[in-house]
Amino acid sequence: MKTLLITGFEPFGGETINPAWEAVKALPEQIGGWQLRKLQIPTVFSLAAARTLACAAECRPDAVLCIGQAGTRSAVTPEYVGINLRHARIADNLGNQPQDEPVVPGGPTAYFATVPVRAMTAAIEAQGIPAAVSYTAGTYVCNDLLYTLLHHYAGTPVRAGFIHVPFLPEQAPQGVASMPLAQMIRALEAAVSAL
Ligand code: PCA
Repeated sequence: MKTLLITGFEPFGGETINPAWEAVKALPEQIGGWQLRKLQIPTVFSLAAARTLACAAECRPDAVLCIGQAGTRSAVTPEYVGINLRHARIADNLGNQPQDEPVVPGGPTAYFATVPVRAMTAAIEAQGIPAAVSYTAGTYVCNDLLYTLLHHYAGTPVRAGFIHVPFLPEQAPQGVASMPLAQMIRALEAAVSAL
């Protein structure tokens, strides 16, 4: 049995829940050949990655998959790339609001995710759930985490990836897309099965 470290963020930006953690928390302990190690992480630059890597040092995962909220999206979106840029429109949960800073000074401009992004997306769609490959994880804490993990694990067999999920119906303002929790959970199960 392989080990998957799967993370979900704490609420941020004035929200009281984060669908990412709600969905991760509700996943079964095993999916296919994967034993899941679930971790809730703070929506804070650097710290999210530090907590994830501290947990990874202890559970020694074969893959790390991080889940985050992308409130403007209508589909579950596996991320193709992490970029070496921090630029925050809103402060994180500790008040940090970096502007045009690198994640890793001197690091490569970008890394591609090392999980099978297209297969994961196809597996979610095969469940009848809206999914799409995303080519930007933004420049906020989610991208910070994805880039840091890809930098850390570059040249190792440990795979790393990220999936953004939409708002839950109870979060979405009028006219903004959302997805029921049960659907998100099924989407993540399908994605893990495709790892
Ligand atoms: N989404 C944010 C950070 C935490 C989360 O769930 C992002 O997309 O960067």
